[in-house]
Amino acid sequence: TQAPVNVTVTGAAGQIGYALLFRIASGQLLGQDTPVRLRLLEIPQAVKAAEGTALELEDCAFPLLSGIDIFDDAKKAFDGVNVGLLVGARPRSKGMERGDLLEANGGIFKPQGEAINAGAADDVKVLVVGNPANTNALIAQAHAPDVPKERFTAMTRLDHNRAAAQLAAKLGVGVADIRKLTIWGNHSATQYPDIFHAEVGGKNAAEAVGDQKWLEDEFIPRVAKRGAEIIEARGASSAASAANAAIDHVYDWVNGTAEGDWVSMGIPSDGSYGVPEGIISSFPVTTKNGKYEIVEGLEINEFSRGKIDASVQELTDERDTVKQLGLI
Ligand code: NAX
Repeated sequence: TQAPVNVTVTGAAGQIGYALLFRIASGQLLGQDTPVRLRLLEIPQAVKAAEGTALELEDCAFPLLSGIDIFDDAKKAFDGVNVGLLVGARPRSKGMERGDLLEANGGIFKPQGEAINAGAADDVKVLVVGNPANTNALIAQAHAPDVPKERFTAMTRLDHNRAAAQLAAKLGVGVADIRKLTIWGNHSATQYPDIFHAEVGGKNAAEAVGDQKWLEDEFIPRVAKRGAEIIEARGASSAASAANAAIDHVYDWVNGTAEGDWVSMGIPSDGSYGVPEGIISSFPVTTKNGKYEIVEGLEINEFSRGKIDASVQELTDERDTVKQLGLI
């Protein structure tokens, strides 16, 4: 049997953590043949709550869960990490400017990047969920020079899944009939959900929709602002759907994408599609044998170009700000 895979989860006592940990322990993150050892990181005030979650995990008697350790020290939590899920982050409080937000998160993602650099296993894969996810991933990456850059990714899979659900509902088909959707850019309101290359039952989805007004006035803003819609309805931000997307992101990265389909991941740009090299931006990717590759050669129409450029501009602005702050 396989040795357990070390999965470190930060923000483990938060609401996404609560929705995520049980699914990891049940085998949904890595597959039903892979035992996992959970390493939970929290701030000192939340360690007790994380311990409570650990008691419940124990009570599930998951056959694949080979142990749980809880830490308030990043160096320890990331020691030996194979998969790092960086969920805990500093939310924007009232009156906080973007620079303040980035600086506060630098205080979290810089030491975590250093801890990953110091202790991670050779095959480490990192997914940043905590917002602003793309730039937090960039900060962590900058402080882990010994880890290959492509191992740092940011989550846009929730946006991808939201887009798939909205498109399927519009066309009156099941989500399984939708393929090749793309989220481009930042995990923020500027993100661009692109249906021009998407397929529905093998046909082009944009043609099947045939309604540019729906695309511009309903679909794109609904996907981009879905987080706010959830908060408005639920009185709390997306948690189970975010945890589900994190599971999907890592599962597909490790186990590969389906033939004839792709997924969206925030990854360090190699300059493809005019996205400046180095920033962590969402692209269409296929995965195989634990590695991802950007889907190249898609024709980008003028409408898409404008949307992608706007989101990428926001990312380069964020990068410039964290550079000025000395965080990267
Ligand atoms: P919660 O506030 O419920 O939980 C966050 C947890 O992180 C808390 O328990 C806190 O103690 C912990 N934490 C704070 N600083 C930490 C540190 N330095 N080390 C370890 N733990 C630390 O938030 P939750 O709803 O779980 O959301 C977590 C993050 O996910 C937020 O930043 C949120 O904005 C982000 N999201 C990202 C999404 C995405 O698609 N990329 C979607 C969902 C979500 O909004």
